[in-house]
Amino acid sequence: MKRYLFLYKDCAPVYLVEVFNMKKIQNRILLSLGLLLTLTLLQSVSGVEVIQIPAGRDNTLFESATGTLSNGIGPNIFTGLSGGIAPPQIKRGLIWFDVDVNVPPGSTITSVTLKLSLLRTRDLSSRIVELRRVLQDWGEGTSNSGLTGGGGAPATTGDATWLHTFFNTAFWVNPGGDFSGTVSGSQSVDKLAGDYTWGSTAQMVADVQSWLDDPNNNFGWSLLTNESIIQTARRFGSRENATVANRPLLTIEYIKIADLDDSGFINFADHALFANEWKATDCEALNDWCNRADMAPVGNPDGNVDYLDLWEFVLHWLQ
Ligand SMILES: [Ca+2]
Ligand SMILES: [Ca+2]
Ligand SMILES: [Ca+2]
Repeated sequence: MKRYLFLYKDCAPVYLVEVFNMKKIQNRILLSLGLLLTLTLLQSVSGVEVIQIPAGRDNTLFESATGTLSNGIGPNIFTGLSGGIAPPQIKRGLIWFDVDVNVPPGSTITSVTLKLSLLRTRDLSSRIVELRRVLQDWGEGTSNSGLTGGGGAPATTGDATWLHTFFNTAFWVNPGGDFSGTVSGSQSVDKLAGDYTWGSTAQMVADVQSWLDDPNNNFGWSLLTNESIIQTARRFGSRENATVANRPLLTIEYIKIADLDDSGFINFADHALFANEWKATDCEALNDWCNRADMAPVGNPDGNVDYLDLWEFVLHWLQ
């Protein structure tokens, strides 16, 4: 039923106004507030930011006594041992991602996964393919072994080879590349073409965090697999692959600096947490740098929560 309000002027009704059902209005306001609250909570729950990064460089080291083979801009990355009609040859993949350009400095990395697309292998068995941190910088020239090209192509200036970090002027300490002894991630890869995902592992998270905090030591990962049985070699899509879906993709989840309650934005709730840690002098990795209140200097916190950190906090206020 509609209700009307008469507005009087000089004792005569001049306006007739429908009075809206107040209950309806109240319900609408409550519904709107409810939606707003729900959205805020969703944002809170999903306070972790997610970014996907294509490879910035990739290449393959092909076993060669003269270090003259590479595949800088070819459409594939290889790993494993080939052989059969041709003599056995080891291949080791290299892959690098420009982490610090894509993730805001000071962020806390919480999850890292790497997707690679297997295009072909002759291997009938599944093999573990390992990621290990590369310990020296390396290059990607213009060599291209073509669509299949598992034997490599003549190296060009700046290419990584079995002997060179940069053909033909800089060298690995160990022929075949210098890699960490620690496995960052491993994945069983069978003979079926398709996508395979590494991680997230604590070591992959630690690697990417260290690359964000110290970009000068970001040399990416090597891709290693069984090198003692012939035909374990595998061909994955490189960043130059014509099919975008076959290219490597790194997915990183991170929490922004100063977002101490992981809500996705920086406000009074974070300030309250920051105030709890004010003047702390015992911040370290073990206590998560005083629950991340020790955020400055960015990427290299100094153990104290002081004006430097407050300044950094203010810089991100309401972001
Ligand atoms: Ca490449
Ligand atoms: Ca927050
Ligand atoms: Ca500090």
